[in-house]
Amino acid sequence: MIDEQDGTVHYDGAEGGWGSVRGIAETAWRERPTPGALDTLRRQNKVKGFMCVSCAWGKPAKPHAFEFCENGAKATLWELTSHRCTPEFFAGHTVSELRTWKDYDLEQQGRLTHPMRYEASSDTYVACSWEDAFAAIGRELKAIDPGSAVFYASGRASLETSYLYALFARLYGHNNLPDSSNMCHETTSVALKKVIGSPVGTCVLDDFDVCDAIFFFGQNTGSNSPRLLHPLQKAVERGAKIVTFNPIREEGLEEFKNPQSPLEMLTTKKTEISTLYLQVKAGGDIAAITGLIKHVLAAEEIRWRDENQHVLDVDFIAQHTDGFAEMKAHAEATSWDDIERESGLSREDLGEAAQIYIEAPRAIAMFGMGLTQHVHGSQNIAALTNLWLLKGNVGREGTGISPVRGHSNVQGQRTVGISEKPELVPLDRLAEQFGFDPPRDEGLNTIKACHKILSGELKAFIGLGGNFIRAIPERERMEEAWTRLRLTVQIATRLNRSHLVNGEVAYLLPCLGRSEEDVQATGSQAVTMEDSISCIHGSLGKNTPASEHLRSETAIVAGIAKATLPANPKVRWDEWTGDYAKIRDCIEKTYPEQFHDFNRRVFTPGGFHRGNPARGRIWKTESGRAQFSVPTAMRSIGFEDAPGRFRLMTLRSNDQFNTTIYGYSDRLRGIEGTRDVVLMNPEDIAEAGLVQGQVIGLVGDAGDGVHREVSGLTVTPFLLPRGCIGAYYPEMNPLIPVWYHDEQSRTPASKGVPVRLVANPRTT
Ligand SMILES: Nc1nc2c(c(=O)[nH]1)N[C@H]1C(S)=C(S)[C@@H](COP(=O)(O)OP(=O)(O)OC[C@H]3O[C@@H](n4cnc5c(=O)[nH]c(N)nc54)[C@H](O)[C@@H]3O)O[C@H]1N2
Ligand SMILES: Nc1nc2c(c(=O)[nH]1)N[C@H]1C(S)=C(S)[C@@H](COP(=O)(O)OP(=O)(O)OC[C@H]3O[C@@H](n4cnc5c(=O)[nH]c(N)nc54)[C@H](O)[C@@H]3O)O[C@H]1N2
Ligand SMILES: [Mo]
Repeated sequence: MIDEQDGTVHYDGAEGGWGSVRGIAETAWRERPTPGALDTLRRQNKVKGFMCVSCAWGKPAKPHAFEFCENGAKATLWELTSHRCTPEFFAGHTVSELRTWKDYDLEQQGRLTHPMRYEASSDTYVACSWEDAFAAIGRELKAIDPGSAVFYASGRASLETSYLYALFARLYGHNNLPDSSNMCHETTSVALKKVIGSPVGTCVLDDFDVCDAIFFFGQNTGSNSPRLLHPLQKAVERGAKIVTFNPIREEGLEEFKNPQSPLEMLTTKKTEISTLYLQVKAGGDIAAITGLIKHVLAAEEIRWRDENQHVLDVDFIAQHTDGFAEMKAHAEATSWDDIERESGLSREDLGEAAQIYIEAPRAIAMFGMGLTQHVHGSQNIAALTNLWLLKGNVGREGTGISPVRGHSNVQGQRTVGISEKPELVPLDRLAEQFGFDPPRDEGLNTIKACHKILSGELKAFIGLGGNFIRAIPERERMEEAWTRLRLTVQIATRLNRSHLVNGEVAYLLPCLGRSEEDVQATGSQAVTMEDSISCIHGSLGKNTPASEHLRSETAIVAGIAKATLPANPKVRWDEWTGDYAKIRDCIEKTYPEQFHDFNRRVFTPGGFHRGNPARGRIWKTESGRAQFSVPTAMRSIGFEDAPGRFRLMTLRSNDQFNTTIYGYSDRLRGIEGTRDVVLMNPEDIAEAGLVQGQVIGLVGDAGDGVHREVSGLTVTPFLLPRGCIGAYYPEMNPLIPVWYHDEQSRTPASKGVPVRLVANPRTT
């Protein structure tokens, strides 16, 4: 695990393989899942099965025998734990005491079993009835200006629940519907909409069967969407080439051992995934992509001169795009010195990557948080689109731009109306369907909501899942301001920190998990979600609920809404709760193009594709064409380099799902037993006068005069570009200023945070 020569930590097996089987077994041991869990895993991501609660990657029409990965299995076992967090537990611990617990220990208490109300006199949560909870929440909401309430969603709840949640917000009177997407792929939604007119990816699974090259930018497939390794492995075996740009050599994108292939498990066989792996600097992608574009433009010139042939798709550029000449002039005018300095990559290495792109008739671009979570994140995506448009690699079989989304229904929640942007929602149709006048002004996204909480203007927060206080930036100030809220309501499955930083009136409402049977007036209900490739899937939970007191997310949203809103004959909360097919009818009515025959198509193998104009080369942009653009910055971070200043990337381990820490084994990076580490290049360690194993702190260096600090981090040598350091999310969130975000979408810039190293206060 530790390299004898350079002392860096690394993982010495392929991703997948026995390590992933061990990972699942360890989670199973910890969670002691309820009977039926194995059967649930067998049904995972299959038609009429249940759709994984982990990542949003597409589900094939012909699934594998076990269509789940290590982390999908962990997520299911986490939901089906036999541990219970009961009223007796809460009676034994004050909220102040629980606030001192580690996040891991809170979630380890297991599933919440009863609706709970915060009692200030005893500083504890006490059990209450659903009816009392709904009535009290309704009373509170009725007493305040709707504009001072926020309804957050964390990307997991079904299309049915999400549609009702957004409808409830609008009937109540606001568009304050931030979503985890605001911290995640909102950059993608904003940037792609501008340049190709569609906010989501253009690929479907079949494209992966025929593409010739796949370029990965800042996405850690092995940890965060391991099922995607299967199509990648197949593509590599067919001879497709994979090129990766990532400051860290992430194991899954280097090589893969298929845990579902007996041959690979029993032999040393593994698939080399990346043909070329370039360790770009954090924030260096605009420069790297500009370098690729320069190479492609130079190759065009030579091929045209020597062979009278084109490298570029000149017909596509002429017919379908706008802004080519300006983009070309900019790339040509950018010097190689600038590109090499800003990307940290050599002209030759970029040439090798460009050659793969030039030679590939069909190429797919994929990306994740490494592009989106930067101050110029939108420009990262626009630059990538420039490169992809050059060869007409959008809207053609085997090509496309494919962001890899996070939460299992985060894309779908936006599709059915969870959006703070009224222009993205068919408000006129909603007005007609439900006989009301929807609010038309822009609502609060995550960052704007944070500002309003800080300024004390916000009165109520409802969380449909998630762990807002842990996921957002600026933790210390936010936690302090949070307690000034009048009302906090958290709809959740397991206890987390956000439940303990509560408002004056606070409710904790436990819901069914997706793997559990959801029985309503008309029987067992199915729910639906949308994956990363815009396919909609039905999901049926079969497991016995963790407690008889749980309600479905749909029923909880309807319960609060009914208690808050005046009666309206067109708004039928009880009927909808009794039969989710009726909610799907409403969704179909609001979005007829995408959801026609919704109920009939719920269980289409592989899901049904809801359509994407850019895939058909219809560009819903301002110009009506696909848009080349000129970057205004060469680096996507929002500050200048300075001596002693580092670019901090906040990372996920292989043993967590966002703020849920499954355990302390980031086996793909060879980091075991702790998350309190800072990963550094060995030369940076030496230059800073530090030694491996030393415990230090990080302080924010954003220059706004606010002191931000995290201490107790062990210096760990790691193969990273100079000047870039890595440490774990969510522990590092106190270091991120609330104002430090993508310029266009306001997605927090969690992958390029300015910090300095300091001696650890605890040891000095
Ligand atoms: N097991 C598991 N699965 C998950 C999640 C989880 O926490 N655990 N979270 C889910 C969610 S909500 C999401 S959004 C996705 C997140 O999945 P990803 O998009 O993979 O997000 P991260 O792991 O945060 O970081 C991605 C990669 O970006 C690289 N990177 C950092 N900075 C840069 C840069 O400037 N340029 C480039 N090119 N690369 C950079 C990092 O080294 C890292 O490998 O995963 C989803 N799936
Ligand atoms: N520094 C830094 N910050 C980041 C990121 C980063 O890379 N770096 N990533 C950002 C990203 S991409 C995202 S998406 C956000 C994530 O932010 P969130 O989506 O808010 O956080 P999660 O950790 O996914 O939420 C976990 C909680 O959801 C609840 N839960 C789980 N399953 C269910 C369910 O079925 N129903 C309900 N109602 N509740 C459930 C449980 O109580 C659990 O504790 O964090 C963002 N913050
Ligand atoms: Mo995410």
